[in-house]
Amino acid sequence: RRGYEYIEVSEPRPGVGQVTLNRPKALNALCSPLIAELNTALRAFQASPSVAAIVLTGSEKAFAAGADIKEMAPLTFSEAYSGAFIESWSELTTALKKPLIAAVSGHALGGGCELALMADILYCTATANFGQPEIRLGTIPGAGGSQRLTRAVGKSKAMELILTGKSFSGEEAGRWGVAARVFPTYEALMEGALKTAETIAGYSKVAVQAAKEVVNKSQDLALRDGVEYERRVFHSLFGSQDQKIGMKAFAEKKQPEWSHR
Ligand code: CO8
Repeated sequence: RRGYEYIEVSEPRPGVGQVTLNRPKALNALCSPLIAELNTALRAFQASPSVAAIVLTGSEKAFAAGADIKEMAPLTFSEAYSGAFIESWSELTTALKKPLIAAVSGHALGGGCELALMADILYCTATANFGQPEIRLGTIPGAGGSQRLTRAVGKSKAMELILTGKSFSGEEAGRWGVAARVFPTYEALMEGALKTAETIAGYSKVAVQAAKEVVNKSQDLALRDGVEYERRVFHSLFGSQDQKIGMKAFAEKKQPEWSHR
């Protein structure tokens, strides 16, 4: 797709869409037009029947070095409050029903770290540089970092990271469960992310959407409510064609051919 200034969009594997943040001069700092382009690209992938899973990456050097500090510096309270400066970010997590894999290499700082944490699956290189350095700028995380990082690493570690602004490595991200997998090189990272996306894209779209939905519910609901929610969605999938197709194929020792219905 043409017409993007700050991102590149491709479909590198069957069923897989890729968005590459491409603002190298500013280490992919997330200026408003970049976020707008990212939203547009993800909305297009959400609507596209040829894409079932999405990989979001930056460059080897930077996933994203944060929100654009130069753009934010002069904002007033009322501009930030009324200008939907942060709101447009949350579209990423609310509008996208297809799985999103973040493939992080290099810097993922501030809003860049928060963007990576918004993904459904986070993969990184061992040398990736994560952090919430906002405290050094006289502010705090503003795109969910205090909430998602705390859920990922626990309160004490999140407090330490957010109050000191110290970064953590991809290797640590893997050990702490922030990243699902850690890779030795950028090439291995991209191969791993695309392969996982391709695997997911090979399953029933209905089941994949339901699986993403119920796992995400676990972040918002108490356990009892979450388990009940899961059971309701599980029950509802007996109304899908793909549940019949998948279980019949198992019994007949065949590969299922999904109808995605
Ligand atoms: N914003 C704007 N420009 C940036 C940013 C940024 N976040 N990060 C880097 N750049 C620019 C630099 O200004 C520089 O531009 P120029 O060449 O014109 O001077 C260029 O990118 C290259 O950067 P460096 O020369 O600094 O590269 P180094 O390799 O020496 O250093 C670092 C890399 C360590 C990543 C360094 O650039 C850095 O510390 N960047 C800032 C990191 C940071 O503090 N990020 C947090 C920003 S605050 C934030 O994200 C709040 C999020 C709130 C949510 C937002 C909701 C809307």
